[in-house]
Amino acid sequence: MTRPDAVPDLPGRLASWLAAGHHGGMGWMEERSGERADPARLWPEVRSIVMLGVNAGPDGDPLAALAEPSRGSIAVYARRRDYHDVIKGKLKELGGAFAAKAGAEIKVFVDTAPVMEKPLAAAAGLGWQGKHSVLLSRDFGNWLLLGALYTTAELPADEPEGDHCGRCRRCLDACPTDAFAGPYRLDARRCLAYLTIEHAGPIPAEFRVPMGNRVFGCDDCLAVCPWNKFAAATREARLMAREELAAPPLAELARLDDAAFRTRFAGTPIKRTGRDRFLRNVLIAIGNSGDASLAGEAGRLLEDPSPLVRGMAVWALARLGRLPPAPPAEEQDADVLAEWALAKNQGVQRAGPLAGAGPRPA
Ligand code: B12
Ligand code: SF4
Ligand code: SF4
Repeated sequence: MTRPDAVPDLPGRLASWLAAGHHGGMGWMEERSGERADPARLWPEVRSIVMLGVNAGPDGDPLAALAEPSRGSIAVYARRRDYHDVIKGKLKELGGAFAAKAGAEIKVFVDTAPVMEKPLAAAAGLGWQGKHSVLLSRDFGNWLLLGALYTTAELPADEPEGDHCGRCRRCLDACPTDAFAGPYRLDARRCLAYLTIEHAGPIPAEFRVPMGNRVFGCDDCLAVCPWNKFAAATREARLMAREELAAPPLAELARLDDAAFRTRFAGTPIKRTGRDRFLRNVLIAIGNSGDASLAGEAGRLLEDPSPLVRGMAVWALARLGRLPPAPPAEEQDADVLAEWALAKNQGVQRAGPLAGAGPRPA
């Protein structure tokens, strides 16, 4: 439990992150930044904040799929039902009982409103923000997912947890794209979680090889944290991993049309990204796979209705050394033609097995 004004330097920290452009295309981080950095601006009646963490720990090596280049690697949090639904349900249950007993008003949020969940959770004593910026707990490592309950009740505040990162910098060194501008400061524009999930257009060329086979999100900086030795697999039945999402074959993913995509990922965080962006990621993974048997899948997608998908099919084929000599006559899209020109004029480095797929040694 914490107070709405427990972290007075939040507005300044958020402002400096936004001013540096570290939010990339996430315009929604900017839109209500005043309310995001100050709970009392979001809800003037709020007097206390209860922060909840749900253990979503994986039940095996979270990076195992990176060693299987013909399969896709999906971030741990997305291999299961959408946590927003699960945690919101729990918060509503808890909040309803609390409101009735305390005669207070409540509002619950799981990334559904401008709320800075990590610093509030740290202020409430759930853990501290590690150098990777994620909330880290001595009991659960960095696998807690967070939710917030704002209330008009006056509650006793807990003590914040101290920083226990010390001189460690494993997370910073493990990042495949050098996304940290410094300890505690993430430049989302370089982060594979941002690029594969939030970013709408083609993935900038410099990040395609380091992406390896990550088709949705990235766990590298989380997985290497030594505090995970105290973590345990989730016991929340609704957050158990779905077996078919652990490392799905790229060939299967490349065949998803819109309807099949929605059916396959119903109820998971992946669905929100949409089929075209997901296929964009799958094609980059195909290019990086070094698996020539996947060239047929990429070749078929040169005729996909989505220019985003067609453009990445060009890159994938070039990287596999299987790009046809010229674009199809009917190809008119400027972005797709630019991918053709790039592949033909500058060339795309051919993929060897596992090229760029793994985390850098810590
Ligand atoms: C935007 C966002 C993203 C963006 C940007 C991430 C980021 N670090 O900001 C992207 C798309 C990249 C992203 C990625 C991921 N995300 Co995200 N994301 C969010 C979201 C919506 C907002 C985060 C935010 O406010 N960022 C703004 C920056 C300015 O705030 P900050 O990160 O706290 O930065 C602080 C530091 O810079 C600090 N600071 C600056 N200088 C200094 C100096 C010192 C000494 C100190 C101590 C601090 C400090 O001040 C800032 C304010 O506290 C939250 C949900 C929410 N509503 O809070 C989820 C959330 C943070 N994401 C989450 C998850 C799980 C992930 C991923 C692991 C998903 C994945 N596997 O792919 C990755 C992790 C990548 C990473 N290393 O951060 C969880 C994290 C749970 C936890 N235990 O903390 C959250 C809380 C969602 C949830 N409800 O559980 N995410
Ligand atoms: S999620 Fe991946 S790309 Fe993003 S900061 Fe962490 S290691 Fe780097
Ligand atoms: S890997 Fe090291 S520096 Fe990074 S969050 Fe964990 S303890 Fe902190």
